[in-house]
Amino acid sequence: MALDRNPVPNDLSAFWMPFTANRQFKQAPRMFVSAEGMHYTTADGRQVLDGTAGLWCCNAGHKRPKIVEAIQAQAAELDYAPAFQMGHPKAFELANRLRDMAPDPFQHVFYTNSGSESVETALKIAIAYQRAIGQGTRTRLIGRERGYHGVNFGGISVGGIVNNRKFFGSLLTGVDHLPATHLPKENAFTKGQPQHGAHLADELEKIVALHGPETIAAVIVEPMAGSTGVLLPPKGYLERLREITRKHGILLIFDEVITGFGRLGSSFAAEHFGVMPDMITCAKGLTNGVIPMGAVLATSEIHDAFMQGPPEAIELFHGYTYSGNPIAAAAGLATLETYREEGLFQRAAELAPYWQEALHSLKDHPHVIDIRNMGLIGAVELEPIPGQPTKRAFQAFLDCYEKGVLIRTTGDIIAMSPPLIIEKSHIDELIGTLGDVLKALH
Ligand code: PXG
Repeated sequence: MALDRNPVPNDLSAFWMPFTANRQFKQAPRMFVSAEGMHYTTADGRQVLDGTAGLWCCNAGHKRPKIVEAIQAQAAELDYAPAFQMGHPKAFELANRLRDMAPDPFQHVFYTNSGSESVETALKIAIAYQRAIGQGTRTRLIGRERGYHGVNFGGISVGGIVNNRKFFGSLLTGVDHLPATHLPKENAFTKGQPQHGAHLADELEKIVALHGPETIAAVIVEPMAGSTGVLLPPKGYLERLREITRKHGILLIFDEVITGFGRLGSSFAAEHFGVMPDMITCAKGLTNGVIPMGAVLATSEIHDAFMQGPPEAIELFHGYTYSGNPIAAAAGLATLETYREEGLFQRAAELAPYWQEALHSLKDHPHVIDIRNMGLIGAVELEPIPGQPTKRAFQAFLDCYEKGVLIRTTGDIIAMSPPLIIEKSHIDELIGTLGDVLKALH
């Protein structure tokens, strides 16, 4: 049936696919043609269990009725409204809902269309904020090694993933990096937050001493680094980063594109860890991945610093054609409603211990050198094949796909982040299949 509705073109050459080995893919394409709940259907009619919530974004699972209906209705009512100097009700309503669900300090919402744009927006707001409060020398930005903040120039500059940077020239100037929070010798196979490594935040003091605090606008980190292979914050680390940034008048930005919307069992990681940054970037789960939308959540302190001068003056020279797009806003409202009605954040928190034990049951499987987990996120790190990094994990991905399970890999790390509607039986199937695949891998 699916084949009839979605014929696969014979010619795949025109579409230059993102972050994909195009030539390899087009030799043996992997196509999804429909999805529902926890499953995708492939072009050849197979069911594939979604162990990754798409790309960490379909937190409520697929084809959720409220979201489908909201998008259909909105498209028929108001398809587009200009984003500058005009408004429409749903963008305001969604901002209110986001404010209500976010931790208290976050009272204002700036819309974007992706995680990458949220990051650029937050970095620009940080620098402009410092200027607005008379701290115009603060223009430096600090990121972290192995950090992923999307693929635009600001994001790859503060990011720390070598292949995402090295092909693209000189990037932003005035950027420095903290060390990654990964201490495999001390922390391998830790369940949940690792014990060792809070001291890594003290590296910020060295960077501050090197450049002078009066030159630094903001520090941006993922509270839990997802894309690079699930690196957790050691106990006390985020608290210390907060302390040091506050002491030196430096803004702290949490990039919550992955950790937002229930992934860790709470609305945002800021709430989960009890550490409040000055801005939160989000995207992905905001609309369940269905329509592109992102946002930056800012405190009143930041927002109000811009609300000066004559009231007819534009306060922030920044925004996108699709900021707060009506269909995206409708999708966002229906998504938040679905999360709330079904108690999905709570559900993630309740399932986390079962998830943890299932994942760690892979400890003695071949090639496994570390397992990391938090909320409904898990990573299994494999020993690379000597001289052929990434090959072993990618083979595991292909083998899992053949056996009807979708996982993600980055380097030789397998990352999983299922929709929060997952059942225990799905967890057993996901981990069981991965276990079988690992046992058969070379
Ligand atoms: N920040 C973080 C923390 C992210 O994880 C982005 C920004 C960029 O978002 P956009 O919407 O511009 O892609 C991300 C995106 C993976 C994977 O497999 C992760 C992301 C995207 C695609 C794949 O780990 N993260």
